[in-house]
Amino acid sequence: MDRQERSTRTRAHDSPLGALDVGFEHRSRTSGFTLVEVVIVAALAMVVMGSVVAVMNSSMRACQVGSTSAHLEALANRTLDHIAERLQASSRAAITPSLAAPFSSRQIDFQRATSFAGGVVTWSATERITFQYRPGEIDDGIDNGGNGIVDDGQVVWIQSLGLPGQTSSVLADGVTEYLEGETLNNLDDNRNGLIDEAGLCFTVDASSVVVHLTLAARSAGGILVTKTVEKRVYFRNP
Ligand SMILES: [Ca+2]
Ligand SMILES: [Ca+2]
Ligand SMILES: [Ca+2]
Repeated sequence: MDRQERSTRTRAHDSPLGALDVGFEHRSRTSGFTLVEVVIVAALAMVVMGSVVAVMNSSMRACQVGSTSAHLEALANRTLDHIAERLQASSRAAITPSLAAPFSSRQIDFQRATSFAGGVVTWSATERITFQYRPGEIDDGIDNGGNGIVDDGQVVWIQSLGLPGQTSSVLADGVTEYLEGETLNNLDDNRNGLIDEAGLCFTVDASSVVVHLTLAARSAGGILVTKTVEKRVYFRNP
């Protein structure tokens, strides 16, 4: 053992903190992070956080779409129930137009049987259920109303049609110009047996009328949601 080595060992042994000093120097060299390691860890953390945020955003969008879809379905079914209630009280002979598939109409005029006495049916004044463009919206392929839906309309129920006491009620907003999956091209794009049918349409056969309805709305996140329903209504009166 030479003199220098003995001197080093002697200093380490002699100092009360000698052993601690050596251990500290060893850990300092092995337990610290290099800049590259820090950058990698930060990048991984950002990737993980980004994935978490993406999953949360996706879940939120799905929740918003689900909420809008449920609202549309409820409104569409409620509207069809309302229409069915009116048309059931009518008769095949008291409605116009009466187009059979593959043709359909956007509106239907009818009278309801209001009473039956002595073999005589009393009929109401003429009523109409029809598609009308929303106020401010016109048929031009542009979203004039700014609600995110192009050329959309309403289901409107008119009573006492053409009489001084005529009244109108909006049964539903967000009616699409054409039924879901349909475009104006003289073809049955959505393969439901009807050609170029409107977002609200009626087809009539010998004893019933089938009502189709597509409603649309934007979710809170701006996603377009549509809901399509149909209902066959049988006339109570011959
Ligand atoms: Ca328009
Ligand atoms: Ca069709
Ligand atoms: Ca078509």
